[in-house]
Amino acid sequence: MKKDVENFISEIEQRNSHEPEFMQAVREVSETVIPYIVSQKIYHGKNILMRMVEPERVLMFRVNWVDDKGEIRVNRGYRVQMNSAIGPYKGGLRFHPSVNLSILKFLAFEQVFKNSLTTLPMGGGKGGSDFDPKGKSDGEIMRFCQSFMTELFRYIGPNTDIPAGDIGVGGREIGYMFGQYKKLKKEFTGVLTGKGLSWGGSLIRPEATGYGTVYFAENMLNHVKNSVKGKTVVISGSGNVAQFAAEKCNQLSAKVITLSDSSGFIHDVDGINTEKLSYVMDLKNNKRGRISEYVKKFPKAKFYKNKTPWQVPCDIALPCATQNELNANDAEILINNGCICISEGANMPCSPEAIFVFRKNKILFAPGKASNAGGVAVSGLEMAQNSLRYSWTREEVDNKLKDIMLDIHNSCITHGLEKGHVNYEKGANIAGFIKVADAMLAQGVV
Ligand code: NDP
Ligand code: 2IT
Repeated sequence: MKKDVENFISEIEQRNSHEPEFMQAVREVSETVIPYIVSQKIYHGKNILMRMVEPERVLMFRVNWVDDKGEIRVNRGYRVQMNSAIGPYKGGLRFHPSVNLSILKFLAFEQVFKNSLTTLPMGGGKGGSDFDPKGKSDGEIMRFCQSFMTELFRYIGPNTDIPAGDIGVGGREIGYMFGQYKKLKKEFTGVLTGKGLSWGGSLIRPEATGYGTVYFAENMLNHVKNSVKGKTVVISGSGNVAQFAAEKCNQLSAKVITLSDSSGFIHDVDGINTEKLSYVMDLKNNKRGRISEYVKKFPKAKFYKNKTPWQVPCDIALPCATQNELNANDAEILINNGCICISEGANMPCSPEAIFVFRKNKILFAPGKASNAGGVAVSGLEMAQNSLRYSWTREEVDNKLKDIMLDIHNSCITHGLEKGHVNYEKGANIAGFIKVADAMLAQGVV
């Protein structure tokens, strides 16, 4: 079996050797899905995984824009349309200087499995730009978003490809891109999700990824007769996902003691309660400040420059910033300090070596494609509401989100149970694979 996996990986590597993040995601899926394919006759001779690792289409384009000084700037825009077997391409847009094809292909590949797990009819895609939103004025952000959409609009649509937010893309950017799409197409449609409430957005979409990550942790803990209540939680990031993961932890009577950004982390032993969290939300979302400013407002807390929060003792860890932000050494430290549960809010935040440490110690570990699927799931519900020309209440959407997270948890158990222990990674990969692979088989070689 190991040989099957290695042969497959080496073939993919020849074509994608310069794409380390993409290869990391492919390897992680292959290690659990290839043994499953070997055990199931219907997939034999269909080259199904080989077809799934090749994007259906990759779009790359120039994005010109004019900065506040009148200078012409050039960035690169992308959309990776990975798989449309079970629905139109769906996935976020990332604006960050690190963005490249490897990162977007890894995210698009993960998205295919994640979207399949949500039970909703969505294919997988991802896009973005190497544009750095940090330090840009509102006018610069608007002009960039308009220019980006001036090219992207040709390739997307409410039944073709429906982008949303990700790192560096939130409500403000979705607004500017939606406005430009509407102007170019003369159509008011649900072409993007994460829209404002008064123009087609869904209640709970901003909260959904963070809330879902905590609901998934609660599901894992409930399964072993435990719960989030009363636990100490370490969170990385301080953006959309981190903020609402912290809010849900507070609502479930857990104590959040860290948040971070790319310059370091803050540690507040007393807990980041509702009042402190609303300060963080204002700081990050309106003032666009840095997390280090927290300690000026709350001097009992400490800021650790250029450090990640994993050495702080906790019961639950929620990595909610970016890929490969938690390594094997961090994983050992977390376990030695008594951590019992890791639920990934970000995409691929734990390195393969860290996941190996969690698995070896039989700790509760949820991969992002399962635990952060709440965001895209509520995006799917936003699309459903747009089609209905109707909106559901906060409670209705939140209840659907809870049901979806529980469904995903149950799918992980169905396909990941190993001698009384749940391998959530294996469960998520296989459950996500089956739906997409079966649709591909039914639709022929296209
Ligand atoms: P935001 O842009 O709102 O926040 C990102 C946070 O992560 C910021 O605190 C940022 O710090 C930090 N961060 C980003 N890059 C790095 C880096 N290289 N090193 C350290 N810290 C970093 O993005 P989101 O909260 O939306 O996204 C966070 C993660 O969650 C990503 O992995 C994303 O793919 C994933 N995700 C998001 C979903 C969504 O609905 N938004 C859905 C599912 C997953 P700084 O400001 O210093 O850059
Ligand atoms: O990684 C993700 O799932 C997202 N950034 C959300 C995608 C979406 O379409 O809502």
